[in-house]
Amino acid sequence: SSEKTYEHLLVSSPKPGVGFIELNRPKALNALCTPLILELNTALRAFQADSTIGAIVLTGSERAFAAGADIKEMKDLTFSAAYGNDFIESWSDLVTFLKKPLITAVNGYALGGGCELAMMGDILYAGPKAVFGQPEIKLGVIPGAGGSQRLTKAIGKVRAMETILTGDNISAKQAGEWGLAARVFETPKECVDGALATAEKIAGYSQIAVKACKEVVNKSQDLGIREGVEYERRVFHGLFGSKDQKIGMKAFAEKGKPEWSNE
Ligand code: CO8
Repeated sequence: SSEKTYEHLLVSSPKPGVGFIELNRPKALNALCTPLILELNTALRAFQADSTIGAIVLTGSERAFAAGADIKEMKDLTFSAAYGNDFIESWSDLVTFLKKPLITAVNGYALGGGCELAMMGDILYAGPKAVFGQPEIKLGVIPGAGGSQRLTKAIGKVRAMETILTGDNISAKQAGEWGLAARVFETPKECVDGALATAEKIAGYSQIAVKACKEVVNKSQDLGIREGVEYERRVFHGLFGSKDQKIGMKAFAEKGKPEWSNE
């Protein structure tokens, strides 16, 4: 499934269990035109369907993760075309169907839709020269692919409000301090390699348990603490019906190494 070739993406599996997608539209700093988004959906769906893949890394180039939605493609769009054709609704696909962990490794510009795409990662890693921002205000619009919601959850209301209202950028260092990035690396290569290493580690665990981890952490974004904890407990109980729970706990008791069945 990862053999397909794409116009705007490089897709590979450089480590066992790891799917790797590099945005590859260098002439436009990886601006997210519709064909690129459709390809990204296809590549992510292929990894989702591939049982040998346990985690996915998404990155751009050293210069740009993605400099936003394609402004040239959007500039003449009318309200009726945007609304009538549900412009960018396909973007929301990117997160809703993906049950496997997605790590976004951000070097260079992650602006507008690029920042929004970076924040769709379950884990976000940044290189030293990563630049985040929601500059839509400068174009006379607002974030349209979740930026106002995900940035606010990530860094808090007053910082998100300042960022979105001014259009000012957030440096890698600030992103690390504010918890937008889980880690900030010293070189762009270390950022991508770090993401691949984390993905490989995750891919080495039971896919059933990994899927449940992602599900319950994401629930915390929608549920209050009491319902969230109850939800977590139900899923926890459910895992005692999996083979991998038996395999994992038996291996511990016998001081062995678990061989996951993904069942
Ligand atoms: N769209 C289209 N083309 C772009 C974009 C973009 N977002 N960003 C850069 N490019 C193109 C440039 O036009 C240029 O092309 P050309 O060589 O043909 O002139 C090429 O990429 C290189 O860019 P620059 O020459 O500008 O490179 P610099 O290093 O001088 O500047 C910047 C880099 C600062 C990143 C600059 O390119 C820039 O400001 N880009 C736009 C950033 C921006 O405003 N992003 C937000 C876009 S709006 C958005 O994402 C709304 C999201 C709403 C929901 C999603 C809707 C799909």
